[in-house]
Amino acid sequence: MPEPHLSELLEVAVVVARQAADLALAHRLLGVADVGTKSTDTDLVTAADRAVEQLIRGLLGTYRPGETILGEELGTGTVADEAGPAAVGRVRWVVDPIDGTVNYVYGIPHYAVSVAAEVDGVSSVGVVRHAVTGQTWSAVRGQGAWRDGVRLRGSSCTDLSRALVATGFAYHTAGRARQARVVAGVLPLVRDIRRFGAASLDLCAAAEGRVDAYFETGLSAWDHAAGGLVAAEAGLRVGGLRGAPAGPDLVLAAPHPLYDQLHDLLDDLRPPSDPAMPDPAATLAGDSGH
Ligand code: LIP
Repeated sequence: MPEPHLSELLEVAVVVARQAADLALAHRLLGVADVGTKSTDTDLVTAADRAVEQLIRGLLGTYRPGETILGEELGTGTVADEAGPAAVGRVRWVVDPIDGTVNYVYGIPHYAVSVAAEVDGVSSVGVVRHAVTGQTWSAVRGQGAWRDGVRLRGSSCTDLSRALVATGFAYHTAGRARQARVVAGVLPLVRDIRRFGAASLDLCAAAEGRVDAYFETGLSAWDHAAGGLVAAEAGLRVGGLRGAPAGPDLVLAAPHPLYDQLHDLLDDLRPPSDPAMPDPAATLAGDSGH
């Protein structure tokens, strides 16, 4: 099977993210309709989420017909042939049509469209577009990370006690209780904590050095597939728990001198698994999502 051209995948991802972000913003300006819930009463989904993902699927069907896609709202499918079986191919698109849905519903201007292209299961192209400001972060594996033409290098912080750390929380009450205990343990040991509400933008903020590090548990692939590549290509170390790749158990992005300090603190603070209190990562593992 021929080697996909990463430059072509990047071009498609940029065009798709821009049009999707414009639709998301248009829906927001018209007023968010049909707000429903998914995994819990606080896990919101809107008609805009679905409309934006349908637009993304249609555009990918035009530009990349027959390739597979995983989206937060409509799951796994084949672009341009929703009913058909997933095509066997090397490229899979992983998309979050509106990352930062709670911000979106409340009119907080901080949400993004996240589009990643995996090649043979590895994120190889990632684009995150801020739907309000239009800022666009992009990365191609092995070729660096950029924001609107500016090369990104991440933070130079080496001391955890001077680190500004971003994080987020799951929608499950039990998981949030565990996450609250972890963040309570982190807070006294770092400069400060920030919770912005969109993982993809948190990872891009880390790539820019606007926060020194980011961690979260319970995320789905679409939350971090693009932003994680941007952070890695900006020179940060991006990974999961105890050497695992970034995933539902942990997404951690930090400059190399900080990574082990923060990872080991998080590992120490990680409550023992409690059957009465499912771990958000275990609950939300895989692509089932928030
Ligand atoms: C959000 C993530 C965020 C997390 C929220 C939510 P969504 O994704 O980007 O980091 O803390 O709980 O999962 O649901 O807005 O696409």
